[in-house]
Amino acid sequence: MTALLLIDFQLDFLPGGALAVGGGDAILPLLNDLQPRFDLVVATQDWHPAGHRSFASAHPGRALFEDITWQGLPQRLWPDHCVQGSAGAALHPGLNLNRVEAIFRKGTDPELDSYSAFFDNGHRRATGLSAYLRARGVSDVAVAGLAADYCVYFTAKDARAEGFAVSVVEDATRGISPESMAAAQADLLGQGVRFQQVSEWLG
Ligand code: VGL
Ligand code: ZN
Repeated sequence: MTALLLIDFQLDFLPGGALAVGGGDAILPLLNDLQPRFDLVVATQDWHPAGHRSFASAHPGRALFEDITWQGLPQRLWPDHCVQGSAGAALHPGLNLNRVEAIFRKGTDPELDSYSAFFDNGHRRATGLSAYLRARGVSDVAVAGLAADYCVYFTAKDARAEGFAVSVVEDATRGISPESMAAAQADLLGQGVRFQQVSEWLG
């Protein structure tokens, strides 16, 4: 059984949004075209309470994109984004949800960030995605969406560590910075994650 994970295709991560990933909107048709090629499709949403501790605004005196330590973990300070129920937290209205059987939300703990769709950044609490996929008989997971160097990266890494065969659909992702994308790819390749192109799935 194969599953496609559509990561954080939300308005705040798209051009015009609070934490826009350059060119992120270009992958919309790819995310839709990929879906029929998988047995199961799951989407995720970054879903922060207002005042979340990953927001620079929650740390007076700190700058946007500053790196701090919070709760013993490295934390980059982001602009306010994907606040629960806000317009920016919505999935792109063009994303086909007909075959999306579940939407997993993450980043809901006000004190803790969660890049991965499987665990918060401290690996303290599971979202339940791993158990859900296993219960559905999934062996192979493909990851696409935003952002390649954050939520796609950490989701692929955890999926592999959870024992799934994992591929990142490279051209169906976009990242925040070329340096962190290269580092993410090198790490994932070392863990046995494959990088594939959409054409390999559509062919
Ligand atoms: C993300 C930064 C902060 C992501 C989420 O979806 O990649 N990045 N929150
Ligand atoms: Zn976030």
